[in-house]
Amino acid sequence: MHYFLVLLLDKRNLGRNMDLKLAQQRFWEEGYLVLENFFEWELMDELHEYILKHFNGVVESVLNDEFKERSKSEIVPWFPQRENVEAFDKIDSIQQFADLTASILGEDWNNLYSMVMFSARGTCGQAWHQDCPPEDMGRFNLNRLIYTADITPEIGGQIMVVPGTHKGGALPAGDPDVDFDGQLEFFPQKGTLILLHGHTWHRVMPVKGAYRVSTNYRSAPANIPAEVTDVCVYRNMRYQFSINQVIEERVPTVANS
Ligand SMILES: O=C(O)CCC(=O)C(=O)O
Ligand SMILES: [Fe+2]
Repeated sequence: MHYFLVLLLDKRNLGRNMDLKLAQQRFWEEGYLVLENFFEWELMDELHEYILKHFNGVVESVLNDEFKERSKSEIVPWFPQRENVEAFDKIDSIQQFADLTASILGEDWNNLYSMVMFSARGTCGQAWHQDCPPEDMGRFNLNRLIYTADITPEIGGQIMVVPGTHKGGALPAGDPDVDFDGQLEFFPQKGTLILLHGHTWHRVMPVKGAYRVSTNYRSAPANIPAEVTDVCVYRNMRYQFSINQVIEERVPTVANS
């Protein structure tokens, strides 16, 4: 059913005639949406060139070692629009991208920031997490993930999601490296857009190839600020980025260990 969804929306995309109502409905049912061929390859190549230029030799992470060790996550973030790399503004000016966002978040949605995530060969990806605490269902971020180059089985770094989990509260505490019933795996190709609710359980698998890159244009409903993603929920802890600290140790109960 999920693969059918990808193909159905894909055909409509290519016609530049996407059914926004259907996209909105499916997003809110599943907590994610995969849209292949959403972006022109030429623009993807242009952005990818900037990304490679930036990360050429710059693979020092601002995230500390305790975070890496505890979260089982290894990415190096870069915020190109904060450095006025104007090519990245082109994504924001694509009308269909803005319309799709508005159909999901409402007209006054908040454009938070764009973040490139780079993972080098041999890194572990990102363990299962929710980008922000799920206790308040109205307080969430919307990931708008853009893939400027193919993610392939040889590279690794596929993204896994568990459909419908944006409705179900906190990711169960336990071992970070597990399989969940119903989990789905995606190898996004160049030009793919993945819309992913911040409460949907998701992870990124280890990177075996030279490197892996994704770019997230994060957004949120009106009045939800960028700080919404300050606390991330992992299976073994809640981590607060602004103070670089574990704010809650999570211990499995017998039922979900
Ligand atoms: O890079 C990806 O495919 C997903 C990254 C992620 O978990 C996020 O941006 O919240
Ligand atoms: Fe995430």
